[in-house]
Amino acid sequence: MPLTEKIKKDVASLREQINYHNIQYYTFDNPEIPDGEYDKLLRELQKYEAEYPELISLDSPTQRVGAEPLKAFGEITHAIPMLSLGNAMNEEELHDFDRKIKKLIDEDEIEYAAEPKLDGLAISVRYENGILVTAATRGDGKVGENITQNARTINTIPLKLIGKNFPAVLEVRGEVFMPLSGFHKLNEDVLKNGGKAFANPRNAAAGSLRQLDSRITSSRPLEMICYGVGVIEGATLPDTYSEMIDWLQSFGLKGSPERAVLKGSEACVDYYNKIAKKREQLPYEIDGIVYKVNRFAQQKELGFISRAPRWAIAHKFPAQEVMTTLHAVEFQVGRTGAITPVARLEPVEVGGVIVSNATLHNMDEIQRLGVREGDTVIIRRAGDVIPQVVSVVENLRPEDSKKILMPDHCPVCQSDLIKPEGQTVVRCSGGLYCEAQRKEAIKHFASRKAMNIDGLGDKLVDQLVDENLINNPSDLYKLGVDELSNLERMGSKSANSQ
Ligand code: D41
Repeated sequence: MPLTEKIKKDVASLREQINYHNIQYYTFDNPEIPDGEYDKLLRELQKYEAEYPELISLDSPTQRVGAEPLKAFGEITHAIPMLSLGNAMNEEELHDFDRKIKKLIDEDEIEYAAEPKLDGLAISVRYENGILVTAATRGDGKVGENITQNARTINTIPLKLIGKNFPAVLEVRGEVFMPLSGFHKLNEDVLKNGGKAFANPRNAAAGSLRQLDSRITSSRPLEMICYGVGVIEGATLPDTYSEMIDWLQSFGLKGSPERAVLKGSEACVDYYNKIAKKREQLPYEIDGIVYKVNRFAQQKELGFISRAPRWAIAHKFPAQEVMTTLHAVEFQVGRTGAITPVARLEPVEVGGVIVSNATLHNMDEIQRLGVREGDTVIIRRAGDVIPQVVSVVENLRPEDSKKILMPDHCPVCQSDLIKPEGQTVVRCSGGLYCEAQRKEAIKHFASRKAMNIDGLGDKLVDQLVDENLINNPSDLYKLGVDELSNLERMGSKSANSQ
């Protein structure tokens, strides 16, 4: 069939519909039609494009699959430099920031736009007449790499803006990141194929965006959230940052779903604490909060120092991953006799608390990590999860590092250890003969979800067993006031073994 005006019109209409539904689905998490209906539209467009390849254009929603690999990335000069962000490491520094701003612009209270600081890579995307034409990494802020082909594969970056009121030229800036669910799945796939897992979502996002083969980028679950603009022609910006993000959203671009407008730095601290609490539930990694003076007129008055705006600051969360020394590995015996290697660490602050022990789970994990006593290790503590050893910094290994060996016998009762075929867990065969298993059994019996014995915490159980006053749960009922009052007071709170 010859290419008719009717077909051209159909194709344009299909593209417009698909583009619109893409944005509703990916950017606004609010699909208006069932997946099946969407697939129908996409298949219809694909059929037309297969029959009339001359109709294929770079902004067609079928073109997100990636293109032929590049030999190298070109360079793109940012007409307006991409700035960096200053940091506040604690509340005091945030209040200092607020105080300085109030003084500089002589106001009593400043309105701030706040949003989580995504842990990804900054990029700039340029639209001309609503069509994506180029995308560049931040680079050194002045010149970045041309990653246009890769950006085209990211679902939250529209190939074509929606609506009619977008500016003739629009450069948007934002963070490209990999949501946690996609990151975990990607690592599973990488490991299955014998590859090396990405250490964190940021590295995975960087590795995916820097692919010369955009077909690989296309298979990676990247997203972009916008937080700024560069060149704009043919429109005037709204008066505030928060309105600007709404404005960008009306073109199909994505702003942070968590963003808020706050008055004064006390409200900023409340917001910081609120998001910190929510941090583990968010579907992506964040490393702090960014606050920006909301009114552009005030931003202009404040200006820049070197390459960072005076009107914005990042309030960092305590690091969740830090480096420390692993001094020794000890083996703990659990309630069911399971032997767990525990790393004794040089104490460090991680995720806001001092940590001196981390679990190593089992011998397989020790082998997987390749860890030795004396190594420098990276440990991670996220939320209320027990600290984990993430990796070994191999080039910092001391000459006298020591291989970690499984003990021959139970470290507590010297009974034989057993490892059933096909299982990773090694167990003490001593049962309740083993003092460690005995103590853990009694602790379990007294715990909140079992007998809920008030005041009988871990330390007290240890003491009662050590002094031979009890040997099993039923002995608890034979204890009298005399035995208990003779004990040295140790406090009754159960002490966590961390
Ligand atoms: O979420 C982020 N990583 C983020 C980064 C954000 N929400 N806002 C940002 N705002 C800026 C300014 C104030 C300069 C427009 C930023 C960054 N910059 C930024 N990211 C990397 C360098 C600078």
